[in-house]
Amino acid sequence: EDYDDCWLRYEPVEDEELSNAYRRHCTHAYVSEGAPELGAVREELRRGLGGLLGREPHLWQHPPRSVDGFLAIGLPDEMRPISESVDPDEVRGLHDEGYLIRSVEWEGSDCTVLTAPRDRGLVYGTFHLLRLMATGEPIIDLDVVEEPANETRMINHWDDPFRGSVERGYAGRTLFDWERLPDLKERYYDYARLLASVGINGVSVNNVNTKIPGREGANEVVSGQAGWQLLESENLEKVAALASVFRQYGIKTYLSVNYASPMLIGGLETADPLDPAVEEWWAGKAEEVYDRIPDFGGFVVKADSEGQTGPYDYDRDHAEGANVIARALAPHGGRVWWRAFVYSEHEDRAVQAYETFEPLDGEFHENVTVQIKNGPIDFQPREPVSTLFGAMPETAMGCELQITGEYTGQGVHACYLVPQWKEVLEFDTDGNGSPVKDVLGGTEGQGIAGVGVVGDDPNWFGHHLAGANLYGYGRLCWDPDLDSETVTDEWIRQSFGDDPTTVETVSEILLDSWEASIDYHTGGIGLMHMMYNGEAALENHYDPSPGEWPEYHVADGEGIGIDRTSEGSGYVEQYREPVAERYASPEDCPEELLLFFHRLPWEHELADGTTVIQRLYDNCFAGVEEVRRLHDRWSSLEGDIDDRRHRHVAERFDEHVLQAERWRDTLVTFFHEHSGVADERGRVPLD
Ligand code: BDP
Repeated sequence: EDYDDCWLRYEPVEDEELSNAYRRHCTHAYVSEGAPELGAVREELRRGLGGLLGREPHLWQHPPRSVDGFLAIGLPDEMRPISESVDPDEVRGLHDEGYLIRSVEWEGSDCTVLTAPRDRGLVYGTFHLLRLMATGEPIIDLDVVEEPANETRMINHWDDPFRGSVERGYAGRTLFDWERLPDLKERYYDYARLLASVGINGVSVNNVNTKIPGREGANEVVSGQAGWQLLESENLEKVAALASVFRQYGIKTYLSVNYASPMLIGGLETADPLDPAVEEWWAGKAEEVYDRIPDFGGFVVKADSEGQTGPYDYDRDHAEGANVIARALAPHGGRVWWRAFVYSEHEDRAVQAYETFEPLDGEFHENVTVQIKNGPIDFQPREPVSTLFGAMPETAMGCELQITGEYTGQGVHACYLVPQWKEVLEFDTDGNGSPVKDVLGGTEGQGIAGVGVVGDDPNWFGHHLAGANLYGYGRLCWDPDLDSETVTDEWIRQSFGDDPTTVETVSEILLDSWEASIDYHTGGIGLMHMMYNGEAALENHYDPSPGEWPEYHVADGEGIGIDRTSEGSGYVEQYREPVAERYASPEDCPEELLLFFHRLPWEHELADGTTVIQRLYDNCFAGVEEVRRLHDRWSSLEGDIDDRRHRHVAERFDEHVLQAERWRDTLVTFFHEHSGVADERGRVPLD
């Protein structure tokens, strides 16, 4: 199977001085043995150093003698060069997945010590060291101490096992070949390497929509095997095989389960969480799972949402619903990731998750994590941050981000989402220094889950540049303080080398792409959800179709936008002060969210005197101009990037420009039809 190495290309280091220094420090490596993670460490050193330095390292089982420099990799008390140079208490005091890399001198040789409290940290540390070399950083005076900011850093695959399709996946079919499993493929290891290299430590392998027969909606009726069946005994063997690969890279395996599993799999007549037989069934199932997969992560559950079964079927609330599963997992150290993606009862969908979950704060068992989408609607190009992050201090929270580009161009448009995620993580929930990244941090069981982006395409992502999203996602989960530029720079250097023009150009393309996408997809002042949906449950979400969703923007002859103040749906009141007050006032509300919170006349004047309608026009046109500019920037790299990748992205950009124009034309026509106001600059109505 031929597929891309992505950012683990390990191209030869061209700078001679650097490469000599790297060789001196890394050609000899004394690596401890035993744990499965150490196999992964050795393998990565072979590949990484073999590529970067043109020769594989010499791996020692004791301290190398008569060498200028060497690497020592192991737990603090496993080998003398480490125990004699680093205080073991310092290492043991680190987070379980942390690590330390330090340049020391040991018995007359330069020694680069890489140590960690647990073997998993050694895997992360190895990738860190290789990243330094792949990005041309010096490694002579290292003193690196790293700990992840988030405990769980997970990928949620929306893959439909057996059928092989990936919901909202734009890179081919699922990576996981459930028909052939437990047979393993090389590619599973390479996937695990990509994930571990950026610190991902959890993977849920199947779609949250578990597709049971006989229910409509997201649970569309299917024939043959479906996702909920992975929990059946005969399929657990397949899950266990995947887990054996992930384990070597410090990654825990999770399953999405159907709430009605006790009935579907257990043959019970109910899945009522308060029924003792149901309690017993979950306990027995958990035991079976842990017998096979001792480090199993837990279950991801989408309940009472878009047609999925759930506790509401029995008049129980979400806490009662989650807790029965949590009790079953608790003795084994597992967690329930319970999604808060609920809507439909309210005219304004934004209000519902908070209304449903905030009153349950403190009611969830310790090993339940409530998994909250970044915004109150659904992964739109830009949304305000969900009010729930400021509202559940007694609950372990997980932030759900979407790495795949469901609403941002689906593997055709270039849209780099790291700036979006930074905006979410930095959002101050109370105006007093409580950003989402801190509110999430600290509590046990918290973390971030990202909807997966890879498929079995040779390039993994459908669009080469979308690889930067997976890379950046992992890096931000590990360290949300990293800035977008740093993460971007790392990805480019590892993927395309360090030619300054290439680095600068690709960086500009990536960093400017999200704002452009917002402009032509929404008009840039807080509108959203203007895409085509169609008849079938999983239609599209790619093409423009603003007329299809009047309730999301309420455009008429008077104006546009939704009143979410206390006079309207009241959503704004779910924010903490002073955020609520700021958003509630059309003057203070940030312009980019204005029409999300306010319904305004078309000719309402913005701060700079421009009217709402004119700004919508201007932004739609500016978005397309920006895409054209990014397209040209990419074209300028012809010859600097290998033809294969250059052509692939260039072709996507040709199509991206056409699609952005289509969005622009549809949106401005829609705005014009409702407002009756022509563009001051004569562009609308269109000819
Ligand atoms: C929406 C998707 C749908 C998912 C749903 C979810 O369109 O495919 O099932 O979210 O998150 O974004 O459960």
